[in-house]
Amino acid sequence: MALSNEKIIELYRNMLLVRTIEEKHAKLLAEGRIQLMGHFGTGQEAVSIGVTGPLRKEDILFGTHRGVGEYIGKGMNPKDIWAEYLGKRTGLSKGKGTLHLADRDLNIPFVVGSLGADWSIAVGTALASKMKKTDQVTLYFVGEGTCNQADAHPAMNMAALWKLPIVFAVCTNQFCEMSYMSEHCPTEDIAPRAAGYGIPYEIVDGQDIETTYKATEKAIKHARSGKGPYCVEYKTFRMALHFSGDPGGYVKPEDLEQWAKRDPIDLCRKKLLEKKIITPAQDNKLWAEIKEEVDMAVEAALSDQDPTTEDFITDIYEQKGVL
Ligand SMILES: Cc1ncc(C[n+]2csc(CCOP(=O)(O)OP(=O)(O)O)c2C)c(N)n1
Repeated sequence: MALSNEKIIELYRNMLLVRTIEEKHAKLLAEGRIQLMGHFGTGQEAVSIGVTGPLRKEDILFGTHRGVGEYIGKGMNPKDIWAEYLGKRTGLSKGKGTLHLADRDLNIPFVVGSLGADWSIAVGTALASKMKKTDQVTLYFVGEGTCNQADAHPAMNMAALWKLPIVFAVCTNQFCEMSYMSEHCPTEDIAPRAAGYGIPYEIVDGQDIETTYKATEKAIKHARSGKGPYCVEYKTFRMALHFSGDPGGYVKPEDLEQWAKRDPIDLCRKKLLEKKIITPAQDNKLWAEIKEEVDMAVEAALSDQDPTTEDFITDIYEQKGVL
């Protein structure tokens, strides 16, 4: 069934929000107003928003280091993200996580620094959901580079053996840091590895939001119905460099040119305008509203209170008897 107009507008809005937040981040860095480096997910918005769009609030999300996409998609708002990014007391983790976003209310446990260390932890949350019969699904969102980490094997093996409610959502953006996929991986696709564990899989276009949403929706339905894990691989391209301080020079200009023609936001906007779901005036208004929302979120977060010296020793160990 096709997505409703309201749903497509909601997904489009979220993609715009993600792009605007990350552009703002880059601008603040360039202006010297902040020192927080960033890994931007420019060009990958239809993946991060499409994989999180069909999740329920109670579902558990393991996200990546790359930008804010999946966190916005799961329900975080720009003000909360910025307060955390800037290390403020009002942040989601009281400023102690910064780029490592987490939100208990949204069932986003953490973002690992040591990539791939969370494969088995995600399998653990899926096992807990199954044992507690909670109906929750765990979505493990991961870059193709991190699929080469050793923990991927026991995680997929046990998830399949125990028929756990988990979706392995692989974002293949063609790079692992400064290496093209062809330089670190012997195959073009990652998802067929799932077949080795008897896990069904699908490989889809990562630039079209309806495709990414529907493929994930199907995978989540499968996992929630007790049939066990499902793997989806989304083919996209990282239009940003690896991180904000990356000197670049290794990305082929012809690749950038080709993939820019299929920018996920442009594709979605074109569809919305062609089908007259929105007018150009409404589209301009939406962009302006989002820009204002992000600017206000950043300014509000910048003026929030910094942690105090005492805050450094709270929430680390249980307080009782420690101090
Ligand atoms: C165990 C470990 N090794 C290396 C790194 C350094 N590192 C940070 S991001 C990254 C690239 C990961 O590639 P991928 O999983 O494809 O995600 P992408 O950055 O492309 O979104 C690497 C190697 C790390 N954080 N942890």
